[in-house]
Amino acid sequence: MDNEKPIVDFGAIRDVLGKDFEPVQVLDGQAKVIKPEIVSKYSNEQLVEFFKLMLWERTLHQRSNALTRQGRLGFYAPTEGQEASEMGSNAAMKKTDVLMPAYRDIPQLIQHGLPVYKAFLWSRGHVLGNEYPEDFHAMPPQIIIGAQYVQAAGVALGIKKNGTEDKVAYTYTGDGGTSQGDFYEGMNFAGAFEAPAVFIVQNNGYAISVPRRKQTAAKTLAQKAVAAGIPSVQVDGMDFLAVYEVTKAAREYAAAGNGPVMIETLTYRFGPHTNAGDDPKRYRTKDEEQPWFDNDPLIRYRKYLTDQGVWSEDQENEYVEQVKEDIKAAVKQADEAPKQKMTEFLGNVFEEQPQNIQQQITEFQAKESK
Ligand SMILES: Cc1ncc(C[n+]2csc(CCOP(=O)(O)OP(=O)(O)O)c2C)c(N)n1
Ligand SMILES: [Mg+2]
Repeated sequence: MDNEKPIVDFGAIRDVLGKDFEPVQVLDGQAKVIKPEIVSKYSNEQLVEFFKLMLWERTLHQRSNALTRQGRLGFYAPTEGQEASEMGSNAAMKKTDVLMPAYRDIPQLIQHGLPVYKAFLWSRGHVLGNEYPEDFHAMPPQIIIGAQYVQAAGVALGIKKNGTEDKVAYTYTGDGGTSQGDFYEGMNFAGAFEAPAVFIVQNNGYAISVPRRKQTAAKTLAQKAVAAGIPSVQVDGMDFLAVYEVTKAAREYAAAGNGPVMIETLTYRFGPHTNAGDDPKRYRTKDEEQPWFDNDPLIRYRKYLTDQGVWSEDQENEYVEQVKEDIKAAVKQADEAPKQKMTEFLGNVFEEQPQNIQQQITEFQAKESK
């Protein structure tokens, strides 16, 4: 009796889940074209424009890093390594789509239309950093892990109920975020209401110091969408064209009224979690990091473009200088913003002030009028 096979082989079921998720790739790690039919859709000029997006993000990262160390910015979550994942997905969206970002998604927010100086003011905790232009469709970056997934589900349902055509809500979280209740609730809700949401998970390997393998027993993060009835995919997150093409397809699917989609991008955070002081050396080894550094999304794409003879070091230097100038001007603009008053800061939290906040506002009003 003991040797009888059980009615269900649970171990086999667990192993099978996740096998359906083969990461999509267009250019491999050696810049070899895996899917020529995708690359040939784009002119050399377009391919160069895509590269510039990543180069812009890398330069923004380098400047933001330096500015934080000089005490000229406040909160900063490094984005180095995630350029293909962030710029590839964002480039597939339309300006009329609604973006619900997290703290590491500032580059997407800026490309979606937020002026750079406003992003800097947000980093400094200035209220003006959260004051958005009327025609800018986004929410301020979420710090509460996973909360933006719930917001995205609601916004997507709103889009559907308003009957707005060709519009989606899109949002990002990290590998760690997929352990949050909000992550599941948001996806489940959007799935049930067939709301046009594109859920993106940037799997950068870590939730601060917790590695992906300790985060969840799921074989892939993409398969977490299955239970919500949502189609999902894994994509090489170091491959701009793969991320772009997959997100474009996901957006089209959702915008056509088919319901939400989830994308897991396989990427890596090159630097620390934030500039607040964690040291990756304490939770990662050089042996683990090096292959990822070699897999830099810019190296791969740059090699492809230079092999094609459409990109040079001079072009790169010239472009980077121009981006640095733009950033310098944005820092100046942020510096010129009026000093924030405590009353403005407090008044920005709720639409109608609860009694305890009102009390504090009254207190600070008295101080500020002196
Ligand atoms: C609800 C909640 N719990 C905990 C935190 C503290 N916290 C901030 S970032 C972070 C890790 C998130 O990791 P991941 O989702 O992988 O995103 P990444 O930072 O790697 O982009 C945690 C636990 C928080 N901000 N919100
Ligand atoms: Mg992470």
